Amino acid sequence: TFKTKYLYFSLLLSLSVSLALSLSGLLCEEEEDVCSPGRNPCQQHSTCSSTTTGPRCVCAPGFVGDDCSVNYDECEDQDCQNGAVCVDQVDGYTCTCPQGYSGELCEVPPPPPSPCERARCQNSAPCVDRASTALCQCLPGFEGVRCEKLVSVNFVNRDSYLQLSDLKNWPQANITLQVSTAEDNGILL
Ligand SMILES: [Ca+2]
Repeated sequence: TFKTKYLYFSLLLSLSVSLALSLSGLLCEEEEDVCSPGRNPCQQHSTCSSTTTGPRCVCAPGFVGDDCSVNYDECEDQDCQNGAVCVDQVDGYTCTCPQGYSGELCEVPPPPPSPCERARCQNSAPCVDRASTALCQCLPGFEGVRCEKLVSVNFVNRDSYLQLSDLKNWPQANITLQVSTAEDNGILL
């Protein structure tokens, strides 16, 4: 009858529909992207691509490893100079220079000391740089290239004194005092 045929047809239809649905579900599950969020194993902003053997990570610069999680140590192949310390960064490195050195690789040596720095004037003597030659300008009472020699002491006021600096570093010292008047015909009392 028509009713039986209709029932048979609708049963067949629902069977094929449910079969198709479950098949498509099965296929969908199989085809779920291995790079989809939640499954993507690639780290550090690396790019994930699906291959027949699974996900493959293309690392961002500076990272290595199957999942790109390893920050490659660029200091393994570095050019820091003059004993500089290499500091690893992402996709590069920096050099920490010894004192005085500069430049990206610490290749620039410190500037040579100025003539006045080399002169090392003593006893508070100011230094003048004249045509690349340093000249120590000794304060009154001092002489010598570096004004290192105390040559006169004036006892004009009651509180005058003789200052000897850095005495504890002297192994021994002979101090000779020659007393004289400032005037040619003065009298010492
Ligand atoms: Ca690195």
